[in-house]
Amino acid sequence: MRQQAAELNARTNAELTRLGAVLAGFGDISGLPPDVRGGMPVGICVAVKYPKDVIRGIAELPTAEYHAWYDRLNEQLDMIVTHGAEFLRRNGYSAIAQTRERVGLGEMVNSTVLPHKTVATRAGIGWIGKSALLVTEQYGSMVRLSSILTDAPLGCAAPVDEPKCGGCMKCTDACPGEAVSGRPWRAGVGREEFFDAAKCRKTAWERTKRSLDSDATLCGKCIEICPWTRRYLMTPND
Ligand code: B12
Ligand code: SF4
Ligand code: SF4
Repeated sequence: MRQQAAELNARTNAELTRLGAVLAGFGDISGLPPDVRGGMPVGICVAVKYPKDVIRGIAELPTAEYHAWYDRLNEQLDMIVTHGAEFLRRNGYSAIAQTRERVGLGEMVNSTVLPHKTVATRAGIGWIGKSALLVTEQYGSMVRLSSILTDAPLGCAAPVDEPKCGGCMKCTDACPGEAVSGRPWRAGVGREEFFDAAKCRKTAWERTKRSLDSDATLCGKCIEICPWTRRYLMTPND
């Protein structure tokens, strides 16, 4: 049974990687309310990443390249989770792809039923930084995320319940909208206790208007400034 699970993990991981995921993780989400997780016990988190120069380029203001990659990576994620869910269904299991169409938000709505970041920490991919972003050891926070919910008997990773931010306050100091309080996250701490989504949205809108004359809400200074992101930006290859 354990060997079967390990084989299914490896095949699913290979499929998601083939489709372009740079990280994929399997998490036990059975502790969340059934209606939140579509009745499924396992959450698969997939991550794709921005090119390094795109993130280096947003140190001052959001750029057209960042905007283009934001759209491109979102499309890629929808494709990966759609095909990933089909792969699991072909193998006899139920699977729900959390595409934008499925979890889509109206204007000015700041919450989804089951955020990708929750699946990500359950799947051991990373922790929630003071920035409220998912931070990974490999790529810092310069990843975009999506997820699949399934009943496939996959082996699950150890969840991440504690941050690795330590005493760092870079995102708090750098956020132009004062949206990042500096209080640390731990599993069970709600977003509102340390992060102000309304301030972030307003600031990101203002910055995108100024830089690109667009009504999108782009900024990402908290991605670029994070030492875990910077550590990856220093590595030789893209
Ligand atoms: C609404 C939204 C926004 C809103 C609100 C931001 C927010 N942090 O919620 C606004 C417009 C402000 C926004 C801004 C940005 N966003 Co945004 N946003 C979303 C969206 C669509 C929904 C998020 C949501 O439901 N939030 C509700 C709250 C409650 O959850 P949460 O903040 O996501 O995370 C909490 C839970 O995951 C919880 N949690 C974690 N583990 C566990 C475990 C258990 C057991 C429990 C109970 C809870 C729990 O802890 C977190 C903090 O409280 C997601 C995509 C998605 N469908 O998930 C993208 C998403 C969060 N955004 C993303 C990004 C990149 C951005 C921006 C950089 C865009 C920009 N401006 O350039 C900024 C960064 C803001 C920031 N510092 O967080 C990425 C984050 C990637 C990453 N590495 O973390 C996401 C995942 C989109 C994607 N497809 O990749 N965003
Ligand atoms: S996206 Fe910009 S405004 Fe929002 S938290 Fe990050 S740095 Fe602050
Ligand atoms: S900048 Fe520092 S405090 Fe903010 S998320 Fe990154 S490591 Fe954590």
